Order: sequence, then structure tokens, then C-alpha cells
Amino acid sequence: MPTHADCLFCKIVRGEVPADIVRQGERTVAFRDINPQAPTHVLVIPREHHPDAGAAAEADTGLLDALVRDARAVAEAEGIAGTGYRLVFNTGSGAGQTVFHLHAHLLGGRGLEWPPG
Ligand code: DGP
Repeated sequence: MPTHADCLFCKIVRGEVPADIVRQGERTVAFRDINPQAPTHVLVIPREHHPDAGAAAEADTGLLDALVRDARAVAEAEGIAGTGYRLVFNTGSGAGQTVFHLHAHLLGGRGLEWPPG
């Protein structure tokens, strides 16, 4: 699936919108969330456009593996892999998804409560 001209995260992948990029993977890009909810709050996204995790899983069986693997690499680089981190896929507007390009929120660096809000 190609990138989309008007998609904000596709623009970050293409370098058209600036972002604090922490990792460039073969299939993913990871950058700091503009509105961080934890000391480490990184978005890990596929280079290709998929609207959400379910759609990506349907279209490309290996992509979520790469996303989770690369998220773990970011967690290790951030020094939070040992203490623990959370990966969140908000899916659908009712769940808080505002950008419809698949992204995993990688959150850590503080205690995280359950259930989330
Ligand atoms: P969600 O609500 O799950 O769709 O998460 C979208 C996240 O994207 C939200 O936490 C804020 C972040 N975000 C929105 N616009 C930008 C941007 O231009 N740059 C960066 N770095 N993050 C953004």
C-alpha cells in the first residue's frame, strides 16, 4: 500500500513534516509524540499507509511483527525495556484514534495504571 498525499504520518515518513525521529527501521519509523503522556512516549508507525492495526494485519501479515519488534528496540534504546512499557493501538474514534495511519503508542518511564482512561 503506498503512502497517502494528505496523511499527516505519511508526510512525516516522507520528511515533509518535521518530527523528533528516534528510529528509522526498514519498515517502520519511530518519533516522539507531540503531546507526551509519559516520560517516554514514542509513536511507532509503518512506512506504508494502513488506517489501523486490524487493516494492516489483513493486508500484510508480517507488518505488525516488525512494528512490535521495532517498538521493543526503541524501548531498549530508551532504557525502559527492563522496567516495562505499554504498547497501545487506539482503534476507531470512540477509542481515541485521531490519526488514521496505524501507530503504536509506546509509553513508559513511569508507573502505568490499569485500566486506562
Ligand atoms: P491517536 O489519538 O491514538 O490517534 O494518537 C495520535 C497521536 O499523534 C497523538 O498522541 C498526538 C500525536 N500527534 C498528532 N499530530 C502530531 C504531529 O504533528 N507530530 C507528532 N510528533 N505527533 C503528533
